[in-house]
Amino acid sequence: MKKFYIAKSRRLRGTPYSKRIENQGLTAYTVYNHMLLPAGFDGLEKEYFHLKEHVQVWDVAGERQVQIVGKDSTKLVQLMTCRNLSKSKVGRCYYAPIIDEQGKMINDPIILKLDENKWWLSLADSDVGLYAKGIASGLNLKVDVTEPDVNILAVQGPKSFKLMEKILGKKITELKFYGFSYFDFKGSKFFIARSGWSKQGGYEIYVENREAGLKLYDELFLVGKEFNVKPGCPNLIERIESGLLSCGNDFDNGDNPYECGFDKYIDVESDINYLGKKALIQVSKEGIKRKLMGVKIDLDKIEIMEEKPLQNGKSLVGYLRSAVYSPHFKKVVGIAMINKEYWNKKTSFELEINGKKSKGLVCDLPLV
Ligand code: THG
Repeated sequence: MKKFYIAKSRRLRGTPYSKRIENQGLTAYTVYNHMLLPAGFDGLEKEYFHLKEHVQVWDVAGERQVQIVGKDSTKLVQLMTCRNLSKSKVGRCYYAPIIDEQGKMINDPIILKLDENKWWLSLADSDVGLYAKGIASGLNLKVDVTEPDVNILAVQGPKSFKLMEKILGKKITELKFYGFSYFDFKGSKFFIARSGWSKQGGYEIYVENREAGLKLYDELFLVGKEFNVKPGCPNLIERIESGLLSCGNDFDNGDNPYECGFDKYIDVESDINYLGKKALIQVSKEGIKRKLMGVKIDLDKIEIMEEKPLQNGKSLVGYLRSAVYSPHFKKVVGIAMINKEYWNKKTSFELEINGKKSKGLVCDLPLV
């Protein structure tokens, strides 16, 4: 593969941690919410095995926060998501689809309720802030929509609990999954949630003070030595095996949340008000004709730059959207939008890449 460099500029925003990770062996960046997001260090497979056994610190500042405050903030947040937030509690995170007026996917953030009238939407890669501003001005809502300078550090992996306890004390281990609270480190307060884009366990530190954040960053690597800490980033193998969906890769604005398997985050029954509700009620009545599923393919490597058709003879099984070689399954695994006739397990298909045909099977998510 030919290598290229990324031309840096102010528009392609760096993070408070960019210098550090570049000195710690970063080899690749991607772009996320107009910001640099680390995409590789040691090699994908090495990083995968390390993540599953030890602990990693990820610069995921690209997961930007849309902050919505004001009298109508709850109304605005609910208008953008089909997840019912009427019983939501301060101090909790909610994974929620953001949809448009046609009931199509825009983003899949973690929504955090900081106060009765203060929310953060921790974004995947799309401009939800502009969507929020458009709705707010169109409806004359009393809200302030901003992107605060919050730069998340994720601490992920089985040893993340020991590492964080050593730095922040016993209280951090009492945090429940998708709960958040403030914790003290050397006189600074840190907003920390128990969450993260891996299924290996861990925390996300929503750093609000850059200087204090860098001190904590250095402490994580100093104290982390005994836990074999390494810098890392969201891992393609781990996240596909775990069935964690990637906005813009596995789904986009052409898909509805039912097709993405987000059924448990859709409310078409209660009297809550959100854009696209009519459309989703219609979809729930008619049923969907395709959905995201797992696939396994007899290949030892793959690189997906656009969705790839999966064929069964002359008929179309669906489209492959993400894929990677899995050392666990010893074949390529992926996430694909599969047509209804092929939902029954173990449907075989062919995939053609560069004129070469391979065989694969449709399976459930998460992969087992
Ligand atoms: N953390 C934070 N912000 C984020 C992400 C994150 N923004 C972008 C992206 N990731 C948003 N997408 C996801 C996708 C899945 C999950 C979180 C964010 C996730 N899913 C769990 C699951 O599917 O099992 C739990 C879902 C639940 O219990 O409701 O955690 O990672 N800050």
